[in-house]
Amino acid sequence: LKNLLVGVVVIAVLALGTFLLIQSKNFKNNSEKKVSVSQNSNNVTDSNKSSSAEAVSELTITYTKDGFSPETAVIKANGKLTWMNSSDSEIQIGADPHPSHTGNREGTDESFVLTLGPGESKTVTLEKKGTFGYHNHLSPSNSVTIEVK
Ligand SMILES: [Cu+2]
Repeated sequence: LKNLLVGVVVIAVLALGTFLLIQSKNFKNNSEKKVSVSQNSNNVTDSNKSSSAEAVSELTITYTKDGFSPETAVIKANGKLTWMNSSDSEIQIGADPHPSHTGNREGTDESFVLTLGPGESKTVTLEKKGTFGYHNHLSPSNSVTIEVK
């Protein structure tokens, strides 16, 4: 009879252990799902924000080894645009089209190119309304489009 009791207790403990294990797994899965769902909704919110494209009065465009970021932006007329070179090499920002740079040179401080060494930045004011392209003259496929409105 003792052996039978011990056997029942062992089975009960094993059953309880399995139950708790499954519970904790479900809990983990649920919390992971919740996290991914909330991340998705954040992404949706972010993309909604960028697609509505509110014009800002201060804009920073950062250059890394992958090019300009963001690659499109909207800024209010007379807004301040800051170019930031976060790459480890010199960049020369030029107004489109390359190589003549006859576009809107407000963005390049009225120069043929705006040269920025690694870690350097420069703020310019964009007064003229319209859509203007800029590129890295040393790597012309890296470009950015700025709408001034
Ligand atoms: Cu150029």
